[in-house]
Amino acid sequence: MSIVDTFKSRIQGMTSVVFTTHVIPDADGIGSEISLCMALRSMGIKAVCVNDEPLPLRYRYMDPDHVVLGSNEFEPNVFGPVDLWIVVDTNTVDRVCPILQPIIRKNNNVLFIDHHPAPHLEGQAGHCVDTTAAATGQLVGHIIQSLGIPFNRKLALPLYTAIIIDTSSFRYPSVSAATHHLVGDLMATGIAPGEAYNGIYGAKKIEHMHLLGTILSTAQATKNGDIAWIHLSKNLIKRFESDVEDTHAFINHLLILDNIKVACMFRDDGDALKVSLRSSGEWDVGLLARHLGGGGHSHSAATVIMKKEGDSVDDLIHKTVEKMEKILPTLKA
Ligand SMILES: [Mn+2]
Repeated sequence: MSIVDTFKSRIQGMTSVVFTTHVIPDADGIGSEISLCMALRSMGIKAVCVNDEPLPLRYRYMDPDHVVLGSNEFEPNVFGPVDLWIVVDTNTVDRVCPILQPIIRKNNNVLFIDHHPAPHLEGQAGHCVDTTAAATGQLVGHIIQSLGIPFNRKLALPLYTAIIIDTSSFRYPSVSAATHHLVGDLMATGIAPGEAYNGIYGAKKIEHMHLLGTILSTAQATKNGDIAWIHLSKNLIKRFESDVEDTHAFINHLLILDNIKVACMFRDDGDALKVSLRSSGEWDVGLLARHLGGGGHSHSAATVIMKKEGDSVDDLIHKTVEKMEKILPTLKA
């Protein structure tokens, strides 16, 4: 069954729906839940989005109707029975807000809409997972169209934002003709690229520039330039009063290096070292991430390395890059 047919059959007869996305949500998860929530409301379905935290300030332009609540603002008893939970941009309940996890598991009626690999859902029908989609926002856009709901500016801007962020402004091989056709339909509502671009990439504070400058000035690369990396320490984030979520795009600066195959960003989270991986698509960083215990797309992936007592971050980074150099020849997509 196609994604849109699956969605239509799952939504049949549902009168109340709650959306959520993964913790530390990105603009794809947020834009997707907002747009589909508003679309279902326009069909007369009671719908709301509940995230771990209230919407960060910089994303509020996508939510003029305030359909997103933080988990501390959601009152299940007031909302009443939930017919269906829709989880977007991830495909496991383990990745959503810890307060919601037991509620969703108890409810037992959950629909995932996602574009990440979902090995544990294999063989399970009834979910909207398509790993070829450039963004969850692309799947949601096609679902809304198939429901016969015309796009308006409010529905279009969050989806346009979702697609911009997940394709890093249309640079990844996941971008297809279908992506651009959908974007054309979204833009026909009158939204302008700058509304989304400036919303997510603009409105930075001067400290953000200083942090970016400091990070980039310490970028390193292997001798042949195959792998380049930056390291975001806890101290730096604190020193420049920055928000961790706002540093996601730093890694993209490495992708313009000559001969770059894999870009990495190491972020020290205290107990663990978070490793973000990007490539222009020719070298499969999803596979690289799986080698290192993580996962993701061929162009964008991540893993987490748990620190042991006495581990120095510099040593861990060094060892990880060495491992990557060994695996690299097997990653040609
Ligand atoms: Mn996504």
